[in-house]
Formats: sequence, C-alpha cells, structure tokens
Amino acid sequence: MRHLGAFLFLLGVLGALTDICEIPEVDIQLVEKLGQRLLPWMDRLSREHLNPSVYVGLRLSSVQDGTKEKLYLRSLKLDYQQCLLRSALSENDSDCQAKPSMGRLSLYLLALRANCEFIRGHKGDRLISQLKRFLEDEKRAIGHNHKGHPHTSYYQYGLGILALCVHQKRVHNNLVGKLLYAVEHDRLHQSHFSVDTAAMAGLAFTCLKRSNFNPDQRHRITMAIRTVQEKILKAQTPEGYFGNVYSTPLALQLLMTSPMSGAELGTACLKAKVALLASLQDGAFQNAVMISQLLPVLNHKTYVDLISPDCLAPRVMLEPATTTLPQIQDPETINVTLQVLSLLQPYRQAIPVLAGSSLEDVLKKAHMLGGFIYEKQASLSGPYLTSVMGKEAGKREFWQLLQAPNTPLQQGIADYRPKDGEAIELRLVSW
Ligand code: B12
Repeated sequence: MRHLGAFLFLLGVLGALTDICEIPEVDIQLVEKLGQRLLPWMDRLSREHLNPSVYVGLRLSSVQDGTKEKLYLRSLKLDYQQCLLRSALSENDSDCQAKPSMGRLSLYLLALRANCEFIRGHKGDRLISQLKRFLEDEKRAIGHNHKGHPHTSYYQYGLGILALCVHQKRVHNNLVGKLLYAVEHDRLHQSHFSVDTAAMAGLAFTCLKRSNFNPDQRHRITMAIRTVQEKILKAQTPEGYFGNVYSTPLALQLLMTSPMSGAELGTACLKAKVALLASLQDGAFQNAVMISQLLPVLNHKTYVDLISPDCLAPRVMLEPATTTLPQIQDPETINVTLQVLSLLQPYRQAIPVLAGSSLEDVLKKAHMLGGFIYEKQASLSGPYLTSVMGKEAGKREFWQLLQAPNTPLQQGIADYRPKDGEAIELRLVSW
C-alpha cells in the first residue's frame, strides 16, 4: 500500500519537473495534517511557549488558523517588545529573566514581516538597534582574523542579517563580510558541514542581493550564494535528503530561490521532494519548528518572500484534528539501555519503559530508579539536554544523543522514541 502511495506521489512530482526546484501541488490533506500539529501552539500564549517560528511557518503556508493568528501575534508583540525594551533599561527585570536571544529576536522580526508589517516607530528602532548590537557582539567574538566563533552560531548570525534585510534595514559591509568570509573559508561549521546553517546563510545573502544592498560586495555575495548551493547539492544523501530529513526543508527554501538552472539541480530537487514526501507520510514531521520550516516549501514560499509577502493570499482554514483514541491494549514494557561513557564514572543501565515512550521518558525513569541525573532547558525546538550526571556542557560543547555505538539521533529527547533493546548513549562532545 505504502509503495503504491509513494509511486503515485512520484508521478505527481514528476509532472512538475518544469519548475526547477519548486515543490508541486501537495495533497492539501497532508498539509492540513501538518498545520493541525501547530494548532495546540496557537493556544499557548505563555512566555515559555511563544514561538515566532510557528507563526512565520503558518503565515507562509497554504493553511490558516483564523483569528487565533491575530491573538498570537499580539502576544508575541507584547512579549518580545516589552521584554527586550525593558531589559535594555534594567538588567534585573523580574518578568523578563530570559532576554530573547539574537535568533529569537530575528524570528520575531520575521513574524512581523509575515503579517506585512514593517518595524516602526521609536520602539521599533530600538529593537533594530538591539539586533544590530547583537550582530556587532558576534562580529567581535569572531574577531579581526576570523579565528574566533560567534557566541551563538553562524545559523543565528545568518538569521539576524536576514531579519534586518526583510525589514529593509541595511547591514554594514563589515557585518556581512564576516558571514561571507565564513562561507568562503569553510568556517560556518566546526566539525562537519551543516546544511541548515549553509541554507540560512544563503537565504540571508539572497535577500541582500534581491534588495540591492551592499553593492560593493555584490560579486562576493553572488559567489557565496553559489558556493552554499553547490555544497548543499553535494551533501545530498542516497535517499535524496540534503544533509538529513530535517535540514531538507531549509535547503529546498534556498534552492527554490536559485537562479541556477539545469538538469542537475532539477534532478536533485526532484529526488529530495520524493524523499521528503515519503517521510511526511511516515510521520517524520512532529516537531513544531521543523513543521514551520517545511510548510512554506509546500506552499512554494521561502523566507526571502518576506521581502514583500502576500498577506491576502487565500489560505485554507484549519479544523482541529479529530482524535481517535488509541485502542488500549496491555501496555507492553520495553527495555532501553542508557549509557554515559564519556565521564570518569561511566553509567550503563537497562531502563524499563512503556512501548512508545520518548527518550525523555527514559531519562525520567532512569532518574527515578536512581543513579542518573540530568538537566534540560526549554528551547523553541523543545527540551534541550544541558547537563548529565552533574556535568554541564561548556561553551561550544553539547551532550550529543546517539544510538550506540555511533549514530547521532536526528531528533531531540522529547521527540525520539527508542525501540525495545535499543542502546542510547549520551556523549559530551565539542562542536
Ligand atoms: C545550532 C544548532 C545546534 C547547536 C546548538 C548550540 C548553539 N549554541 O547554537 C548544537 C551543535 C549544539 C546542536 C545540537 C543538537 N542538535 Co541542533 N541544530 C542547530 C541549528 C543549526 C540551529 C538552531 C538555532 O539556532 N535555532 C534558532 C534559535 C532562535 O532557536 P532556539 O530554540 O533559541 O535555538 C536553540 C535550540 O534550537 C537549541 N538546539 C539546537 N539543536 C537542537 C535540537 C533539539 C532537538 C532541541 C530540542 C534543541 C536544539 O540550541 C539553540 C541555541 O541555543 C538547527 C537547524 C534548524 N533547522 O533549526 C539544528 C537542529 C535543531 N538540531 C538538531 C538536532 C537533532 C540536534 C541534536 C539532538 C543532535 C544530537 N544527535 O545530539 C543536538 C541536541 C542534543 C541535546 N543536548 O538536546 C535537528 C533537530 C531535528 C528535529 N527533529 O527536531 C536540527 C533541525 C538539525 C538537523 N537538520 O538535523 N544543534
């Protein structure tokens, strides 16, 4: 059955070979299903749940949540504007302990553009200055000789430039120059090539180019766009993904903006789309941020379209999903081995959990059973593991999640569901 489905999809996809890298009409029901997974987010208006990426994804999609979107944007505005502006005045504002990061501020600015708003007025100017200050700090951290690293990442650096660009705010040549240098000298990533980061840099450059910003750097910008595109194409896996399934949406966003033409790009995109659509049917897209990066692609849109978005385009109204309660069978218990070998005192334990549990459930159970401690931190992508056995990941380190012996997981602790007999390793690594 699945094969037949895949075959039909393939036929549909082949029909659209004429658009070099544009995804063909996608079954609207599939898009609606994805959109429905974002609906619960639209009801969560508390600070820790507000997610500008979700808003941007919905607005650039072919589906909508009616009046809730308005309320959501209002909550985002209250939260981001008040917090950022207040924290600029006083460092110890009790309401705003977690000052939005450069990346979150950038996503907030993209959210405003997704509603066809330009940042305006005195408050708006201060938000723009704040973002420019963030970028200046990052520029200093990278240093004159380009040997340092941004405090956040080149992903957020690219996102920052993109956000300013879609608001028609010019970015100084020397700020753009840092990202150009990183692309030209392969310094976007530390250990291995990150398709997501390259794609984000490419989207930022594409916006600068289309807006005719930084004319002195035009040639370098054009070359850098070409470089990231070529590298992304080279990172295509035999299954068709650019990098992995979750970097493919951003990669396609970039390739869709491409002035490149030719059979090579067409075939690569076609392969990626077939792989992506098959993974959609397998339910790979559950994470809200991942869905929010994918929805625009399924609607032929990219973040670069935020230069002049179409806010009047008709979108299909989402209905809440009708949930069929799963049949309650005898819940089966499975065993997952949890191991931490990168510390002086290694830990290895079989943890019994109910089938279908997430890795986070395994960690909780291990903690309950004793001998295992961990800490996590909320992020837009979900809970991020920050500390294991009392050892906190330092600067440019992280607790990597692996399927033993050596396969990094492609999902976080909340989304990944280990199978019976699987061994999961938590390993402290540098990045
Ligand atoms: C930079 C980055 C990292 C950096 C983060 C550190 C830093 N200082 O920036 C490093 C290299 C450490 C990292 C680690 C991991 N990452 Co990562 N990462 C990204 C990237 C490129 C950008 C994130 C970002 O800045 N977003 C923008 C800001 C504004 O949002 P934010 O929520 O404030 O950002 C924070 C979180 O995203 C968090 N974070 C980073 N990665 C992940 C992954 C998960 C699952 C969670 C919950 C949080 C998280 O770090 C960010 C900075 O504080 C995204 C790409 C993408 N397409 O989104 C992948 C991405 C989110 N990561 C991914 C994965 C799988 C991981 C790991 C689970 C890999 C692993 N096997 O261990 C680990 C996290 C493990 C853990 N301890 O919980 C996947 C998630 C896919 C999914 N289904 O959700 C993505 C999409 C990459 C991909 N294509 O596979 N990552």
